[in-house]
Amino acid sequence: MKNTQGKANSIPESNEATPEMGGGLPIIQYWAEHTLSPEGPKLWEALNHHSACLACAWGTGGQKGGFTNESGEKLQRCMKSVEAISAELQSPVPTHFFDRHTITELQQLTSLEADRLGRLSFPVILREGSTHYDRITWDEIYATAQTAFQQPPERVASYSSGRSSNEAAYLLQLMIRALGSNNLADCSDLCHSPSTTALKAMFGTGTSTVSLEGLQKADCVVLVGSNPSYNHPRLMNELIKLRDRGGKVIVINPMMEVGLVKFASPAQPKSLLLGTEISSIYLQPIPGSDVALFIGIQKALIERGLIRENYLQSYTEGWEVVLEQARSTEWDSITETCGVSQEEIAIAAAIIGRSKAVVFGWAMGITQHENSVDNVYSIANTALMTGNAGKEGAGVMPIRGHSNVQGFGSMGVTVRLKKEIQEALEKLLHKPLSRVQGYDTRSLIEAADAGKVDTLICVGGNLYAANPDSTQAKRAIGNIDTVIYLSTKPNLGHFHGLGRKQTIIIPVLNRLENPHKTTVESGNNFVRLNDEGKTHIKQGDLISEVEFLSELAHRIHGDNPVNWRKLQDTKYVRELIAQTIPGYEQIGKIDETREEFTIRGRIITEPRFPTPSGKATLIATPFPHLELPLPQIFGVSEPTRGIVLALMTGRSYSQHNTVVYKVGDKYRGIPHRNCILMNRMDAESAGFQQHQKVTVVGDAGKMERVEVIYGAVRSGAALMFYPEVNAYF
Ligand SMILES: Nc1nc2c(c(=O)[nH]1)N[C@H]1C(S)=C(S)[C@@H](COP(=O)(O)OP(=O)(O)OC[C@H]3O[C@@H](n4cnc5c(=O)[nH]c(N)nc54)[C@H](O)[C@@H]3O)O[C@H]1N2
Ligand SMILES: Nc1nc2c(c(=O)[nH]1)N[C@H]1C(S)=C(S)[C@@H](COP(=O)(O)OP(=O)(O)OC[C@H]3O[C@@H](n4cnc5c(=O)[nH]c(N)nc54)[C@H](O)[C@@H]3O)O[C@H]1N2
Ligand code: SF4
Ligand SMILES: [Mo]
Repeated sequence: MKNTQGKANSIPESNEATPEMGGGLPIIQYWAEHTLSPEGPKLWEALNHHSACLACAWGTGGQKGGFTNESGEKLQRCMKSVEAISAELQSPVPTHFFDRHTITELQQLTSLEADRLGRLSFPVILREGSTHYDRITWDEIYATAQTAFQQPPERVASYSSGRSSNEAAYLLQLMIRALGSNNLADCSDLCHSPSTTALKAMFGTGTSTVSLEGLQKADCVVLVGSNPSYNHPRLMNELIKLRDRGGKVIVINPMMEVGLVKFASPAQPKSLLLGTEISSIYLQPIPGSDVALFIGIQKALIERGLIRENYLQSYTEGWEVVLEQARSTEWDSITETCGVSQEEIAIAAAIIGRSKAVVFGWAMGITQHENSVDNVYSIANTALMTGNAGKEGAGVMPIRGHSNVQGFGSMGVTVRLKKEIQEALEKLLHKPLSRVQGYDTRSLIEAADAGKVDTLICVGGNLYAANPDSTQAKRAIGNIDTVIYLSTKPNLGHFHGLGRKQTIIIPVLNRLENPHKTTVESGNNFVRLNDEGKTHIKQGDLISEVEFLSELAHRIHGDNPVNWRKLQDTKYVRELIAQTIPGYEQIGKIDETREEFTIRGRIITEPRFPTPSGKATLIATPFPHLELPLPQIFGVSEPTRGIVLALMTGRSYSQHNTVVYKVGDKYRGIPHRNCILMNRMDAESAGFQQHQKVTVVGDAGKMERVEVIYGAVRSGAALMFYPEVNAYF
């Protein structure tokens, strides 16, 4: 069905179960319930520990104390942080648990139930033909792992998730690269890697060009495909402060997220009481059409004479083509493709063009499309046309996910290694690195599916459930002989993502518990130091990631060319990081100085960019042609009632990625996880009613008895929860 939503977009109705604003008293209530409960004292201790928050990459905590951000502001700790710490403070999974439950029983658990089993506290193995995970000794683990890694380099791989430290990340990539492999898949491949790719091509640097301090000087924020009211709650404080100082917020999102309309921040008494209006204007494009919308914004800027041509001429390249594309694209095709009216686009353009300093921020609504890199180009093109890059208070800001996902990239856990790092590592390892292209997360699954992978080590995460097609992921992981998971808590991956010959689960200490200092990097390019800590688990057999990886590397590589056992000392790892990772020089002295720092060369406040020419490059993007398929494609025949919608996946308020903490999502009025949120008009046009159970069919399968929930999503689109939806689509 060709989309027919090119008309002005009326505000969709939300449902009666949703509150009138995000944040607010429920958050204080959650804090109180947890901090005053029996776990309260342990929770406070963890919250006050000098380390970065476990949850998101906005980055809070560190050496200035658990509640402080990098500007030294207090009260910067959100409920997500409490949720994450509470989950880590659970009692250990009982010693006989795995003896008493078969793997078939464990496969019946939901994500929430798996997480609620408690902390993993002793290593276990599931052997071919066995029905249970059995306890295993460390000697056996190292012997098994050592043998498993003696395969041709292209047949071994790692996957990682950005919760671990820089030091663990550095060791992981050094061990894998020393083997001659570049197979370093990472969760960022499913997350912000399109941002890194696009920003590197345009600005010569792949991360945010804005610091927290810079953001605090902006007078406009454009927030695209990102829901910080759920996923980066402290960013909401910055938006509130910006609105308080008279700034504007433009939200671009097919779903009207209540917290982005109005938010009550517990950190600010006035806001908590009355709520603060967040969006100055809320545009609801058709999912996947952001390039068209941004070309529209560019066209409106040109028509209003709001393009900074002098800036483009002096500091950028490639701008003529991009401007010409916007000029020559017809308004009709823009509005028909994105479903936002010309008037609304013009209002947004006028706000951007007349603001002094604009920050453009985005997240998964932009990076999880086939044309994600183009999406980022079109946003950053708009920033450059209005002179909003290389200037105090302005710039481009990918809003990163996991608390150290950016650090993993910086440490070289990537299949697109920077040349400088490659050369430095070659010097360190006294040999050339392999030139064979490594597997990213998707190509790892494809390769495993084709029987090309023998050994996989997963440092955190949940490769099985994070994958957009977990049926394929299960089959693919099942083709790998040996799978080794380093994890803090059980998740569905441990029960469905099983190796052909053996699956080993190694219980690891988290960032608050390590016997040594570690570091992480926030999405704002700020490096934090995490102090040593202790675990609450008294009778466990847990290990630090650094200790395990350095011992494993020693067993595989001996003493050559690096003294791997010496790398159990994280200070020594930091010395190597300082020598080999550009911008990270200060980390070599952080043990003495305790000075956290912003990575050199990342924040750009002058219009000189780290590209060979010193100029930023604008890059033209193909105009999207979006067409929804006909119902018949999904095998729906004529008499069946039905409607074809563009499905978005999202996170609920109480979940961290594949880990669900609570089943419902009160801010969107969704009672449980097997729901589809639809616009009332769409539902009624198909003859559905609220709460009716329907079948949802997609490219790769279907889900039954899905409850229809009316919500503030634009017509033609729908939203369901990840990770459940990954099991079928
Ligand atoms: N509490 C909590 N915090 C988290 C996480 C978590 O799971 N829970 N996960 C962490 C991680 S790893 C990440 S990557 C981040 C994720 O942070 P977000 O990207 O904010 O997370 P999502 O819930 O995926 O939200 C995507 C938003 O994009 C919108 N969207 C979908 N399609 C489109 C589109 O085509 N165009 C536009 N403009 N918008 C669209 C959706 O409506 C939704 O509001 O959060 C991090 N922080
Ligand atoms: N459909 C759909 N699919 C998606 C997404 C989406 O929006 N929609 N989002 C994608 C995104 S943005 C991401 S980032 C991925 C998330 O993918 P992953 O990062 O692979 O998954 P998580 O659910 O964050 O992993 C949770 C597990 O990490 C382990 N863990 C937690 N802390 C630590 C630690 O300190 N050390 C170790 N070793 N383990 C730890 C725990 O065992 C926990 O169960 O999913 C992707 N998949
Ligand atoms: S915004 Fe992110 S980093 Fe800050 S306290 Fe909340 S979860 Fe932690
Ligand atoms: Mo992510």
